[in-house]
Amino acid sequence: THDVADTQLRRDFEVAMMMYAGAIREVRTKLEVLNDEFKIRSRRNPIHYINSRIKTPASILEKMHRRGYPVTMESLRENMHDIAGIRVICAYASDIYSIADMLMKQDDVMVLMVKDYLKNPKPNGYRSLHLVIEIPVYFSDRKQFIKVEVQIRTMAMDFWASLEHQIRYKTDGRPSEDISNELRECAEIIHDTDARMERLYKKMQSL
Ligand code: 0O2
Repeated sequence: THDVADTQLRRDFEVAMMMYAGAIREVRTKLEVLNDEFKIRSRRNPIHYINSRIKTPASILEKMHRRGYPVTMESLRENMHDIAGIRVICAYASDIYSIADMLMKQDDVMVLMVKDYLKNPKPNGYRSLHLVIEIPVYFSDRKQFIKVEVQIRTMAMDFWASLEHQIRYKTDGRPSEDISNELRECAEIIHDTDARMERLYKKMQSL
């Protein structure tokens, strides 16, 4: 019976992954529509690009074990909010809030969580706006509400986060104090430049 249960869990898992992929497509489309409209109205794209990923089965299981969640489909739906992930890379910090507000205002978007690491950067220097939203996705015989984690950041914030992630990975998640200090310093320099570029853009716009 263990095998039967195991096979059933595998199948349910496969169906769930298909559903998360559907949810990613829905949210991606919402973002692309907003970007297109913005382009027509303001003659520029606030979204530089959109990346998405589905968490791998190994990494889902690792996180569920690490957090002590039971490995069931119900627990997966309840506890895991980053299986479907979308990263939106914007030109300027103000675009981050515009995009987030436009997305969160939509009737079928339920906002479950907002973490503003722009206003409150992480102690290591990480900046980004994180939303966990739930949207309905329609399948053959039902409507399913699915969670998607949306990370919105500028190109500059993304540049730092990507390299910091690599460095942390190389040092098994524990960079030395020197490296951590330097990373934090880099985050501040990059942030200053980011803010400066936005001021320049606004100045140029008002000419
Ligand atoms: P991956 O490979 O991107 O999926 P939780 O979301 O429940 O796991 P937490 O800490 O409350 O836990 O989530 P939070 O703060 O919203 O951050 C989750 C994700 O944000 C991470 O996912 C990273 O993608 C990104 N992130 C958060 N902090 C940092 C950071 O200091 N540096 C970088 N480079 N990215 C960060 P995962 O699961 O770690 O990885």
